[in-house]
Amino acid sequence: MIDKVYCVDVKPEMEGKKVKLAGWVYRKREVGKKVFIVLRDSSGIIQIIFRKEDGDAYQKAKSTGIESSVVVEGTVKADPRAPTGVEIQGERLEIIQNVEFFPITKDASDEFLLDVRHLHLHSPKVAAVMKVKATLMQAAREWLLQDGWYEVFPPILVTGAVEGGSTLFKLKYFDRQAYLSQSAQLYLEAAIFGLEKVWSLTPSFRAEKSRTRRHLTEFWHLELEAAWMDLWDILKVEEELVSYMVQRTLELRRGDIETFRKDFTTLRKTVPPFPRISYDEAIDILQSKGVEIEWGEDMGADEERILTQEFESPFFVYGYPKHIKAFYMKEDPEDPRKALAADMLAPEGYGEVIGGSQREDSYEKLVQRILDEGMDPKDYEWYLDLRKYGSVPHSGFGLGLERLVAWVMNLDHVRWATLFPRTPSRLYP
Ligand code: NSS
Repeated sequence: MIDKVYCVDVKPEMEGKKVKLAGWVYRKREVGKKVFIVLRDSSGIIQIIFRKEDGDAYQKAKSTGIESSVVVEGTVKADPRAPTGVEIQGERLEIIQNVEFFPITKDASDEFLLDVRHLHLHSPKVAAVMKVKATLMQAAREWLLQDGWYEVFPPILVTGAVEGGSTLFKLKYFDRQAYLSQSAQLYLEAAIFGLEKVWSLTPSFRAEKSRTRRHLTEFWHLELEAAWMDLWDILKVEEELVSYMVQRTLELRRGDIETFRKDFTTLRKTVPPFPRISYDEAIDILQSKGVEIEWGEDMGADEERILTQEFESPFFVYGYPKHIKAFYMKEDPEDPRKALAADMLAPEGYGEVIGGSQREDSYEKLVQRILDEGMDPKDYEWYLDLRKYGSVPHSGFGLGLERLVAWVMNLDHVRWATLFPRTPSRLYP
């Protein structure tokens, strides 16, 4: 019995060794009395040569189509001309399932690729994105563990809005109305009273009709919430966490990132402290560049893209006007027009990847904000209770994982950063 190895494990030093590999036919060409198959598995690719004198294996190699699943046995041969400096002299080939015609060909359109996303996942380029996403979260977990944060598991079926009612997905919950969670924040706020520093990774849902390159209707949301932290404390957490995620992923997944990104400058510069500018300064910059925006207006993707031209790393914009931000954000005691809120924007045009704030910890002010927003304090009774029984200053934030992946991987749309994207027009596959 020969043990199965991965493509990446086959090294030139193993010259003469017998190996067994399992994977999919990535490329195939016939030259004279030889068939060259490039085998693909989750780790990478390797070239396998079948010669006519190999008989059965050669005949099978000739007959397999692209993306067929196969098991191969052969002998390792170092060869500087091979794509990975090493190849395999094929001796046995078992076709697990032969594919005559794989529906995805070179000139497939983006829309078609999304229609057959379940097959698109064969692609090593897609795999590179998913590996980077997994590694970013692995890094996040490493950082969160060593910095003493507890992972918690909040509900997805909820009764109230966090980020405004207009983007809630409604569903029938027996004979009541329920929603899909937009953010775990309110539940994380409840959890800090026993655990102080908590985090969760959950799917979040937004019925956003906006068809931009940064909106999904379902995205993965990494959220942190901490007792005894003010806005400036939580910004430090954000920059340390994000820089660790990026630096660690650079260290472990450089090759995968290179699939899409040629220039690593901004990733390398993702180290604390990130630049911080106030909303007022952001408006000044935008106006000086001829953008028509007045103090008090929200910044959209276009305004953010222009702002990102000023920075070579992620940066913060803080001190937004209160009325354009969510009800739970604490009013700035030094300027009641403003909220103690900050977004983290990624460079190179990407814009917002994190929204965060200090939370309003006064019961009266929070009730007033809920009323001002036209909402019913009765719907937030349990949340308001948190301000009655041992209320503490606290802060938190939410990071959109697909947005971070899209920036790190230099993708043109967040939909490429998730296995099966959900958008207003796409619910299948
Ligand atoms: O709406 S956020 O700005 N803020 C919150 O939901 C807070 N309640 C989070 C918290 O403090 N715990 O969303 C946070 C991030 C935002 O910066 C984006 O990166 C991402 O979530 N986000 C999205 N990603 C993809 N698609 C959509 N539609 C989307 N909406 C937000």
